[in-house]
Amino acid sequence: MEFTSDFMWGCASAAYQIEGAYNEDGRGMSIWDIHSLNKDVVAYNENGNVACDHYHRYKEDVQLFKQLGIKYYRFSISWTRVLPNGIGEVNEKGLQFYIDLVDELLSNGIEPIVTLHHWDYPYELYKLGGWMNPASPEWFEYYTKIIVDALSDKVKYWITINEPQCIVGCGYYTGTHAPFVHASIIDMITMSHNILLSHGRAVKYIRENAKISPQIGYAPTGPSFVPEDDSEEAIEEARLKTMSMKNSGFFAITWWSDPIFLGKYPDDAYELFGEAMIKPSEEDMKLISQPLDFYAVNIYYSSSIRGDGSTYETNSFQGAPKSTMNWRVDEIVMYWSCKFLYERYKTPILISENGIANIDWVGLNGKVEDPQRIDYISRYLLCINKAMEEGIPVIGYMYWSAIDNFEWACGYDKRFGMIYVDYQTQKRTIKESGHWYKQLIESNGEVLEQYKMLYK
Ligand code: IFM
Repeated sequence: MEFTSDFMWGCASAAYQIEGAYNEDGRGMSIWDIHSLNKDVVAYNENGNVACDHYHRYKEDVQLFKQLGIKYYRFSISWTRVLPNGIGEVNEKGLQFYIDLVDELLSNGIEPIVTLHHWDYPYELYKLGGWMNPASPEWFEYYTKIIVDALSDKVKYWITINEPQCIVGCGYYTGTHAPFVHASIIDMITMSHNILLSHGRAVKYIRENAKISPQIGYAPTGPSFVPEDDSEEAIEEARLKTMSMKNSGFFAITWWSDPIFLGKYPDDAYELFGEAMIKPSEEDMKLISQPLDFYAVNIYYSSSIRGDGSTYETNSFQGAPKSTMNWRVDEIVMYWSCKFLYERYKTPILISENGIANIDWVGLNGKVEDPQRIDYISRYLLCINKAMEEGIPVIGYMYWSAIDNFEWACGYDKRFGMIYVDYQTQKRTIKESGHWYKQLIESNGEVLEQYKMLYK
């Protein structure tokens, strides 16, 4: 197999999805705390108030992560646990939680990867206009400074922002995530620009101030298309659709990546948005486009090359394998995404999320048997391997998620974890996939060798 000897094997999570303790030790409220209280925006009107109670159980959880055999653990910081009002006074107890978590991980041989922002935006800043406010990039830099000053003597890997597509696209366009609103095109363009500037300021701060030499990335996602067949025409069609604004608008890969990696907004954004499109200054684009060490990307399924979802489409068919999210199990998207992203952005790739929500429960034998998850991970990793064989540098794989958690608007129904959580008792059980993951990591992927010829 092509996995390099230093391939980064890990799992991922996010603060609001696992921590709970929403009103303890001085933590302030985020938009998810406040807006998930609205009726009927989250399945069963659930919220992250308790979640997996990771805030109190992080030591137990780190021991479980160790049993998964992971070498890296990607987690996010709750901005309002550290800065209850988003800016201003630091909540020392909240900051201490992350210092302790990092120490606990390192002393158990697990390298932390810190995501600064994974959607739980401070409510107090939202009231001031949030990402619309021209001061929002400065707020984000201030928050970054607090975290970097406290953790960068031990943390080497940093990711600025997770899936900005969902911040604007789901939060303000489809209205399916907090704050569950619909904004105007001009406002969404303004917010996008401020998010990109926030990223830029954070990168600059980390690069100039981190105590140990940092590795910095950014974790977008975005619709990825796979070719219908092996012809050059089909490949070109998939490439163009993957890298187009027309099909995906605020969810597009290029909207969120071209400014950072190419120093300019995509040309077709000007066509799509016309007069509403921003005319950014050179100075802004310079700030946004500082070099990154890796392109972190979250990849789960492919988008349909044809159709609008009302019929079976090219990459789907009657009875096609799907997760409980109704997402196609379609591993070849991993290969094509890595290929198209590397061709365009020429930056080593970290798969910062990939995983499956499955129907899991604790069996009579006490085990959580989840063969579909093992098969799913194997397929996607084999496609990563295929990309690596063609010389595309993929530096690691973070399974989403380490532990079952609050799946945003879907509540607790969707179980992505390698660790099962009984939410009535908070009892954890490592799923069979978790035990298998350990062997996979120990063999550096060699256990997949037997299937390699299927992905030639
Ligand atoms: O749970 C989410 C995560 O927070 C962001 N990426 C996709 C995951 C599954 O929906």
